[in-house]
Amino acid sequence: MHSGDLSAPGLPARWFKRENIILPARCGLLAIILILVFRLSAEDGSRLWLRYEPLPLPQRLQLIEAVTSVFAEDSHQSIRLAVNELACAYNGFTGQTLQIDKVIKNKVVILVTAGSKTARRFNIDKELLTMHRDGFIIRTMNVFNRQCVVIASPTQQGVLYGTFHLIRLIQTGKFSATYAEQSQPSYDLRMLNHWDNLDGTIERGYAGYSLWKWNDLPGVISPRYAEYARANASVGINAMVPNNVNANPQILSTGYIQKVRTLADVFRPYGIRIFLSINFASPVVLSNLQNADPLNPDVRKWWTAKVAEIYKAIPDFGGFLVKANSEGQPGPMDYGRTHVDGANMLAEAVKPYGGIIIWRAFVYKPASSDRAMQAYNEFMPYDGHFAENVIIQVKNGPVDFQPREPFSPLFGSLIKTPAMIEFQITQEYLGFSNHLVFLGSLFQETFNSDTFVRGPGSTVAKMTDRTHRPNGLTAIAGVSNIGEDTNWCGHHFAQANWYTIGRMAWNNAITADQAADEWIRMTFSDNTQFVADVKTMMLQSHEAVVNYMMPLGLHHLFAWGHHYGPEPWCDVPGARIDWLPRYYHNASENGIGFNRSRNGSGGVDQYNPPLNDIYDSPSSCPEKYLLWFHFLPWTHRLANGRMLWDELCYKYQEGVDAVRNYQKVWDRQEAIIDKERFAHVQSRLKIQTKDAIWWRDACVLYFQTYSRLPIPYELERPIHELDSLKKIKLDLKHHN
Ligand code: GCW
Repeated sequence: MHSGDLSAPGLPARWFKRENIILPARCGLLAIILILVFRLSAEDGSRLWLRYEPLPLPQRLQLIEAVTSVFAEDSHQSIRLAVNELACAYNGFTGQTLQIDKVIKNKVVILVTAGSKTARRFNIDKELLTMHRDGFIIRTMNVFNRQCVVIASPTQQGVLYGTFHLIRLIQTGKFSATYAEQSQPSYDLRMLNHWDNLDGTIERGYAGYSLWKWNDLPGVISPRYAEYARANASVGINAMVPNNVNANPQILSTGYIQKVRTLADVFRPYGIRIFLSINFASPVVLSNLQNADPLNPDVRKWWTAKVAEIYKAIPDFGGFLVKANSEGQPGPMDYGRTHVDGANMLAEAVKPYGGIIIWRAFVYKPASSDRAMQAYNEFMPYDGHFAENVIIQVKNGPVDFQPREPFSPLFGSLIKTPAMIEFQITQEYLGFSNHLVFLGSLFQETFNSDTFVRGPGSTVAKMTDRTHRPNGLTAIAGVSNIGEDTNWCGHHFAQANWYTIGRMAWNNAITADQAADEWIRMTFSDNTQFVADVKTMMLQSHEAVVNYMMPLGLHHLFAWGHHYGPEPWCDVPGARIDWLPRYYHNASENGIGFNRSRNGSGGVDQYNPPLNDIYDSPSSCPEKYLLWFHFLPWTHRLANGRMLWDELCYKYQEGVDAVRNYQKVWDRQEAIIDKERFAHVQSRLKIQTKDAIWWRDACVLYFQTYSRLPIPYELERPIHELDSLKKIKLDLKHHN
């Protein structure tokens, strides 16, 4: 059940909790009643990072000294939202009311859009003309003896982003009387992909049912739609896809288009555009066409008419996201056509409206010799053949959102066709919403990976952002971890991953450290010890999960179907072999790993020099990718002198130790934060610890049946029997 009130500006619940706030005497009785009401209301996480708690006294006084009012010439809906947001934050931070000025006074925040009188007055118009439409300037100025904080942007949305940024600066103690910043996004489209089904379930969703109440739409509008949009706008997310890439064709029916239109209307003032996942066979399913062949004139006509219908309802509709000829989805290849034929047909239909087609590269045929090589093999021949308004959506790694993968070689090879990164925020392969895993480190690792395609420094970040494509299409997507749970994401710390995908999509140079720091201060507390302890835990958490699940480049050791827990032994008669762990780990008496070197599948050569050579040799291959690229004997010596088997055992133990330590770290914070969220996280850490031990025991004991070597005697001993672990069959819903 959702009980938070995130969208309505007003007094934040916790405002009354701090003793050092002096309430005006006249409000005495009301205040006492409110205190009682709010004391009873739980800290349920529903307010995310937008809690607007009272600032510590010095910062509060500093803010009141610098700002007392807001002025906006423009009355566009997004600007009104910005004014409200600022007023709400100010009230929460200081306990005072932010005045709304009709003329510019002293100590004012001025919201400025390009082309306005105010922009000319402040001589800022020219500068705005050179900026990205979503970019903003925050600048403290003294004009005609008036102390001002200017937030200016070419667009109203940009002003809203700037406003949220100013609030963040204030809250994280970074705002000062001489502050000046110009900020522009790394990517044009910063999107969330929801894998939500029309029946309310979410594929790989671990935070309850879908937020989108399709049965109630368009008549009933849940307040959470605006709350969701507000949270996205606060981190710069400007696009979303509400439905699963395994798409139900009904989303394009006239009835659903009206529902989608209602969502689009709610999202628009927050600067969020809707895209839809489509089913390639829609013309057949919805209108009984004989086929969905992209070269069939009737099919092309059908799409043209459908697109016209959508744009009539939603003039700023973004376009389509397409999973075609992948995991059983229909696509152009069903008719002997290609990805190019399919994508370009759709691109032509949306082009007159400025729409785009996001075509996914997540393709792999059953029973191939190396699944990791397929997307590259299938897409590289088409580089340069796609229409201008097509962008290829590529998962961060070549297989499938594993705890750790090297970057997909497509980022270093698709040169003439824009490619965008798809990260998975929902923790399909990372312990669902039970495990604390901060993904900022994974994003950073991917962004910073050097593809070498244009020489050293051609990082994945630079190959996908506006660096090499200042006028082309740039985008990034995260598969959402949001559901109707009160705290939105299941685990309180999973909110940090939503926050961080937004912040890094805005600026891919933001570090995991910075994102975590901001998020902790805004979501929990700016207590120095708390920030330091919790940040360290968050920044180590990705490495920890890699260690207790699949260290040294191992991958896909997951339980069948639902992917929760270990099943390296898994065997399902008749199953696709590339859905089975054995395909990936290849453990035998001779060793373990996937040989993608030149004497194996040759996958290393999908990377540019010098990476191909570096990856090709076990002695130069980074150890974190060792068993991704190599099959090695158990006795293979690693850089630290240990043999592979021993190192594997050590890594599993390191993972367990890390999580055990999180429990200690977290318990120390008890006095600093609220009981509710403290207890929730504490209990999730217990699950994570048990799971980490389960993973270690399952993998080490199972691999030991091949290595036949002892677990190094100085390490903790397993507490499970392999046979009993093999019997565990969780009854969790899944799709494959
Ligand atoms: O990781 C796999 C998931 C599928 C998902 C697919 C995809 C939406 O197990 O559930 O389907 O990826 O990305 O299309």
